[in-house]
Amino acid sequence: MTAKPLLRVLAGETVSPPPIWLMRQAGRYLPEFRALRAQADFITRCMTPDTATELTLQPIRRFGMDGAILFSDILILPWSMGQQLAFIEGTGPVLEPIRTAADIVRLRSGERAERMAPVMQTLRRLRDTLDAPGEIGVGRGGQTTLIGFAGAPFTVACYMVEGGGSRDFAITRGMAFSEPALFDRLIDLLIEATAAMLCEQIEAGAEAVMLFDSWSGLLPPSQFERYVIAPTRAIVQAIRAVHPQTPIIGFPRLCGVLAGRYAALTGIQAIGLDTGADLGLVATQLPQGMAMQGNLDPLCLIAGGLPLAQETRAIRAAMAGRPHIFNLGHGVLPQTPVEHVQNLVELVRRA
Ligand code: 1CP
Repeated sequence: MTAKPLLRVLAGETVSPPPIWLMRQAGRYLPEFRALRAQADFITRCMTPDTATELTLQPIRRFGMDGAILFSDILILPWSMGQQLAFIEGTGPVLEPIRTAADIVRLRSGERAERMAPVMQTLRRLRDTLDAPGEIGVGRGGQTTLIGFAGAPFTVACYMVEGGGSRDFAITRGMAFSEPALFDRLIDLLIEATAAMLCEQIEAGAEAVMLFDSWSGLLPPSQFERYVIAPTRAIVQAIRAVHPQTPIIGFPRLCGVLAGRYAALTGIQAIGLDTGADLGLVATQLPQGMAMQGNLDPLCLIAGGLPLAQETRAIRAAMAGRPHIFNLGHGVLPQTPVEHVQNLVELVRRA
């Protein structure tokens, strides 16, 4: 059997048409997701292997995506370390904020692996299902790659310190400047926990892992080095020491011209690009042959029709002859028409 298309691209091969999956492909835009959503709160859904497996597979069944991303959240890590977390309808995640050394000491990293155990069970189940013979339609006969993930330390720290979402994460960025020793401690704790958790995900069946650094673009260059590049490199090295073959995708969202430094210095195999990135231009700044993932605007997917066809074609043209994984520049939005996602998959797979 030839290797899965997504894994071939992550190994540096050019595959045409490119493999496709979408960030937040499991979500409220799917009627079958909304049906299961009513039954339990978000954390319970993440921690129930039956439910998390089903939610992960819904977009695979419907669209035959090349990647299946574990149904979970970047904030499950702080939750597993003992930080209080709730997902409130209409508000988003709410956490008990971490602001002092005592708050950090109160975290219980020792319990992390045990609290995370159901997630690993979900991954084992997913891998069995995706790779089972006769499961054409679910894993397209063993063609779908199972992707594990984590938030990168800076982005997770943003939510941990702020206590939830924010437009600019000003409290977190303020802490990084005014209390660097304290912020370093939090980042170091997250480096260790994230690397350990991603190794566990790989051991449970994840074939590639992705680090979401959604807020990396808020930092000035000096702090981008310290809180984005250095922690990512440390995590990549820790994973590589145990699982040298597993590809790692980095997603330094909104990093702009720092994409080249990030790609060259962190050791990742592939870089996810946000909607604002000019793919052709970024390509000239990356290590030779590095795989790129992205970057259709999620709003273009909502619009559909001619703009969707044009933008998709432009991305395909910019990435022709390069290792590329088709994706959005950020997650699928809840108001996205399901048919537009179907159209997109067909457009990308049309030779
Ligand atoms: O039922 C619901 O409404 C819960 C909504 C939801 C979902 C479906 C949340 C809350 N998280 C998720 C799943 C999720 N989150 C996945 C799973 C797989 C998939 O992509 O299909 C992944 C990879 C994430 C990652 C994630 N969570 C990120 C990084 C990517 C990004 O969007 O920038 C971030 C920043 C979060 C935090 C988070 N979780 C949920 C929300 C609403 C948010 C954003 C909060 C905010 O900043 O306002």
